[in-house]
Amino acid sequence: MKPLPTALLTATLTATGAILAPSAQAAVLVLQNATATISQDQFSVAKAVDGTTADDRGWAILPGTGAAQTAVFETQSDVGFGGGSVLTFTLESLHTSPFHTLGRFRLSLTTDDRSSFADGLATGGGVTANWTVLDFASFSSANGQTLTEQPDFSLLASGTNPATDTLTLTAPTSLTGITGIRLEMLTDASLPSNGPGRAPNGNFVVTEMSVSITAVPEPVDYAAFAGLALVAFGAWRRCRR
Ligand SMILES: [Ca+2]
Ligand SMILES: [Ca+2]
Repeated sequence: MKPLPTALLTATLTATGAILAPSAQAAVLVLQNATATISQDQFSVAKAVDGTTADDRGWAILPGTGAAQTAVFETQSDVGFGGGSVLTFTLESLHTSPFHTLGRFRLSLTTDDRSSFADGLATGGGVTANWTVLDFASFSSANGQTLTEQPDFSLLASGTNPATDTLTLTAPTSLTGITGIRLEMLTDASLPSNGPGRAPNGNFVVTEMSVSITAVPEPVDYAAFAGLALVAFGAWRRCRR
């Protein structure tokens, strides 16, 4: 049997691509009402999601180091695909004063009503909700830190302590109607001043946090692919007669 003509094969792939597109393309989440248990003067939690790293003063927590601190954000619209989603987080610590990287942290999601959490306060804000902790599928440090997953699903940084860093993390979720994201900064005895950051005084800076979401490809996509391939093959057979 001859292989499918290139033109026909291209048409098949294009048609299939259109069906698969919603699964393959990452949607960037718009986050709003940044809220934290504490924000350092001039380092408000809102700077962590203002869409820029031009201002290197992101979220920092002096004098609240040596203790766990929390930031929460609302998604602007409900997100989460019925067949499951994969979230990709980018956490940038690019402050010009070196070593303000993240020591230990974890991420969570909620589907609670937006009116019940994230009141927008930079210090003393409402961060309580029904949170589902994410179990990371992958995590990496651009500048060579060692990230180790802990029993509570947090990540602990060790080894090389670079001046700045960008962390990329992915995590699956079956949740739909996601209304909020929580970033918990956690202490650890291995961190300077008990953390939760890796600066000598336990501080850190989140210059920018960005989140995108993709759908886990659903079985129906593969069925559609097979169906299209059969249609294309049938058309090719008819053309050959
Ligand atoms: Ca709210
Ligand atoms: Ca920022």
